[in-house]
Amino acid sequence: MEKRLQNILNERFGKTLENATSQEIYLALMLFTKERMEAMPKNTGARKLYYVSAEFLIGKLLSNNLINLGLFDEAQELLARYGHELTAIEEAENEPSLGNGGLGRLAACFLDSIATLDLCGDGAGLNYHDGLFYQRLADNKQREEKNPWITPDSWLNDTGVRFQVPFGDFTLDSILYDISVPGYNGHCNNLHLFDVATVDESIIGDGISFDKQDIAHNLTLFLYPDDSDEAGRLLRVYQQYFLVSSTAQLILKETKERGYKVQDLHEHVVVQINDTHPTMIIPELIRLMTEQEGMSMDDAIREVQLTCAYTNHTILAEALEKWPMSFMRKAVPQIVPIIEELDRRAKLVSNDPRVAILDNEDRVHMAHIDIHYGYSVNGVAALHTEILKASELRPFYELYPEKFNNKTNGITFRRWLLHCNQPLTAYLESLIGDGFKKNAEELSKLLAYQNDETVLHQLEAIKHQNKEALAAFLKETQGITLNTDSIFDIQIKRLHEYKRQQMNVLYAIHKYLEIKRGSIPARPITMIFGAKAAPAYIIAKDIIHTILCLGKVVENDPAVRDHLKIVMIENYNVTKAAKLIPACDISEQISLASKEASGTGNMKLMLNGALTLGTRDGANVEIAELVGEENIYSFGKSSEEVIRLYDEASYCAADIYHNDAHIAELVDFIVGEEMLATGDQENLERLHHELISKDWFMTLLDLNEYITVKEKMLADYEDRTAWTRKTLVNIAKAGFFSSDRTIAEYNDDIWHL
Ligand code: 26Q
Repeated sequence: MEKRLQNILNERFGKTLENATSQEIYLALMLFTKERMEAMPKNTGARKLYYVSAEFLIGKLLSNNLINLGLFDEAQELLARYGHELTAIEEAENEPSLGNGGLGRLAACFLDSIATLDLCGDGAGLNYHDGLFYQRLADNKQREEKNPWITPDSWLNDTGVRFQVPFGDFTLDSILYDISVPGYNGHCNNLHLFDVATVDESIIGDGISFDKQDIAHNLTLFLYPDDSDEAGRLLRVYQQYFLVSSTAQLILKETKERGYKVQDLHEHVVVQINDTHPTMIIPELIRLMTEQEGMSMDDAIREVQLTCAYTNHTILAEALEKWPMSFMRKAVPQIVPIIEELDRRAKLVSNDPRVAILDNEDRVHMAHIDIHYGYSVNGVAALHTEILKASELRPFYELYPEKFNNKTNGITFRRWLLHCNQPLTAYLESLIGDGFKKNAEELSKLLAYQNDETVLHQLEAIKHQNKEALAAFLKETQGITLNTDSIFDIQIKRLHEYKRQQMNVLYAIHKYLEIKRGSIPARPITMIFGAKAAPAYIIAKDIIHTILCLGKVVENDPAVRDHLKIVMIENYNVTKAAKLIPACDISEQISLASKEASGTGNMKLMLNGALTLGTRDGANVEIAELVGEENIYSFGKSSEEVIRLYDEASYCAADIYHNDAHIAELVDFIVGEEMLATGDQENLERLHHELISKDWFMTLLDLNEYITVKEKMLADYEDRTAWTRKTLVNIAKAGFFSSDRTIAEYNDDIWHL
């Protein structure tokens, strides 16, 4: 390694490891790692998976690639000898934020596990030039800025492969770039990212504005921050079709090159459709097979049906994609007759309008295409899959019960333990050996130490060390001072009303008022939020404003600020998650029951020794089953009760507000004089009004129980031994949530690679 790095530095910059800058050393390490990955064997099995997704939230790659190649320690030691720190070198890498949140990050964890299990499977996505917007916090508000990540030398490799993608009124050239995905001591796969040659970054105006009509120049410019932006919905269709047409062409090309017949597609190819965003791959494959491969419509439909499998990530009705046929006729007229044919055939299977592909408002229900014309439908946590079967997708479950299955999400422990928490990893290794690095279930060996005071003290010390590291980072980047002897209470996830950051805010107000009245907590509390709001999601932005203003109110109050601190992380992303998660004591997982399909942050935090404060939602239910009720803090109405409240339309926030003086006091504080002196009346009043007049995600329903359980948790923290024992049990039981387990299940039940 040393020789090669010196060579690269010399050739490129005329420098050596002694005098090169961090940027130059980063580049040398990246080029070196790329060479090593290119030399790794690829799995060339007879059956190949294509994991197709509009998002791959891969995050920075250098350290993770080094870990998976088994070169991390060597690199660290080498750099240290020349006076460099690998963590400082990493700062030179831009984060590719090619995803919004959970769904995109899951796809990245899956690629890591697919390669690690030595399965033959690649990812296929889009090469967005700008990742999810950079979130600037100023004047107590979020401002969106562009977030470019590609530099002249990057992880992208131009493969030389080109396709043509036809749209209604023009055709675009598609360029295929690959990013290597090395497994952990295994083989190497690829992430295929398609791009258009004609993208033009100069069309970006103020912030993240650009001409939405100028498809040839904007197609891969931005990752969509969500679908609330009406103007961009048509562009979104162009993006989706560009992704799936390129991918379908790649699949057919590779299948033939591997020596197989397209007529036997399903024997050699599996397409996993990540949510509905890549759904058009179904009609597109059928189009190519009938128009270019000479297959009959019947044969093409049958092959595709046996090839495609669909994963559902949401039960929020408003997030299920339904595109107007007028969009399709304009953007992708060539697949319109195929969609109509698929609809006609589906209506022969069932005339129930709830399962129709085309509805009577001339809209295409993308999920319905996936379910009729795929062979597998899976949810992402046990509760989620049960809700899909019983409510959201019930008519489909009655039609095709054999297609439905559950695959509880998982996370890659290479990034979310080995990389992000090196002190804990090293200590675990000293206790239970390194078997857990390959087989996550071996973490359960830790249970043998749950009554060992020395071990518990050491775990406590590691948590403190990680808090110190986070504090130093926040001091440097945001000028914020944290008290590392305080309890770190952390909620990090996209800002959405169903995730209920606003409930956490109401708790903060409760604590603030208590302290002002003289009830001083046994130990200071640091409440940390990290969240981006979709630019067009008004109430989400009002919640951010409220968090930032409340932070100022607390900070400016000498009677309170030594006991309570409210911090908002600027531009929460994968890189920052890796710094926050190891330092967390209380993991906030407080979504309204039935609304969070799974959650994956909950898994990352438990693995790193945080205790969950959560509702019985998504994968929290499975966490509770694994660790036992004594090692988790659960609260709130059950999903059944919540679903009943929706069915009966009987939830009324105003009733709670008017009948509970304490709740009214907390809600009214949002528009009280302290807040109005700091913030914007319009934003604060809108949130206040929303909470008492609508509160669609039932914040007030669970608020009292939330406060009670959180208080219990804070009190329990004071028994340091008992608390740390609970964290030990959480770490020990986290093995189930390795994405290696999830991927093994996908392979056993769906892919059969
Ligand atoms: C849809 C239409 C137009 C534009 C954008 C979108 C869009 C984009 C992103 C819709 C949904 C998403 C992202 C969804 C998501 O992240 N879901 C999360 O998936 C995780 C992995 O399964 C789960 O753990 C989370 O519970 C779920 O919220």
